[in-house]
Amino acid sequence: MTKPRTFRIAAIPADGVGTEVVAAGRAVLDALAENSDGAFAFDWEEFPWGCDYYGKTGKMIDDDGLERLKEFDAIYFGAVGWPTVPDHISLWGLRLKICQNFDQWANIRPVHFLPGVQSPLRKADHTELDWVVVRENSEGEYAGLGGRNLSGRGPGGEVAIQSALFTEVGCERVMRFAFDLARTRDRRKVSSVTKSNAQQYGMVLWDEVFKRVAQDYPDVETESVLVDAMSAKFVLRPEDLSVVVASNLNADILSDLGSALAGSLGLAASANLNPERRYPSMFEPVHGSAPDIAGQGLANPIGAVGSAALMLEHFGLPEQAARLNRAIEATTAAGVLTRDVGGTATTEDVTKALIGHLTN
Ligand code: GGG
Repeated sequence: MTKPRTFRIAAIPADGVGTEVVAAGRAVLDALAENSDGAFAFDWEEFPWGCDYYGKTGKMIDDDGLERLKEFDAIYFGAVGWPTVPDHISLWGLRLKICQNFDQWANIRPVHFLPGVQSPLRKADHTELDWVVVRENSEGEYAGLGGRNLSGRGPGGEVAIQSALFTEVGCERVMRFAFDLARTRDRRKVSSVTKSNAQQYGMVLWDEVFKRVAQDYPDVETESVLVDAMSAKFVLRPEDLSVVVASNLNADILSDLGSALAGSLGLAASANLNPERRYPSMFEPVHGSAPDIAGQGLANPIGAVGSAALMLEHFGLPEQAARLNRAIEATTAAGVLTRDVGGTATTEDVTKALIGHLTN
């Protein structure tokens, strides 16, 4: 018998419901591997980093943490943030640190309807919602550039500057990624989002690069839309979108809106990709740590399990990813739904249902 291909995965549940949904995702992935006739296996190592760890050690991640993570095929992440640590410290100390140091410049956030899940748009009788938001994930508004207390005027006179960084290389690579992705989809369309009428440097550069890159993809329909107009379009004309490419902040906001329109933030999956594969990529649900429901078994694990499907695609196992996605659809279609999508099921109920669809 041939030896199964073993994927080494670093699990970082981090904070709040992150611990619950990562445990669910691991259980589902292990069940998938156990039911794959020995074709592949997962070798997990779990890391305790996050806000609790910060409380004990003063660090969100160990000093050698990034070096250790380099040894893995992928990172499976939960959620970061807890009221005991200022959000900018926890986010920059862990999630953004990994994204930026591992050059995970493409953040893929698919948004689509699931059977059995009600959404505001379904009520309005929109039949189609099938998008991928491609988020520039290494620069833009989250480049970490700026400073505080620049005036030196003392209390009440403080000044803060937050700069956004747009490079031609950074814009072009994420746009080419979006166009290549559009070519794999039924609707070959890329919508570029900016606020270039008000932000006249970086986003004008973004628009110019988009026009130039689009010339190499004459078979792909394009549009450039301001972010405020795009927010309205998400709600009013969802059927007119396929791939949406946007800067770090704009795509962060739009993808939350998109997943709420599909039914819940708890359903949304994401992949932070280093497309060159020099570093591990990171897979995580779009949602945060949700302190209001953490520890109560109420978290929706579908976003984390959908992220695991994206990880399987990244590993070159598209048929296994499709199995996982079919299990998700069968689970929601059967009405096994957590509270955020109108049901009464617990995290454990949904996990068991998913595993049931993989093993029967
Ligand atoms: N699982 C995603 C997560 O933990 N998000 C927390 C957050 O605040 N993220 C901001 C961002 O996506 O840049």
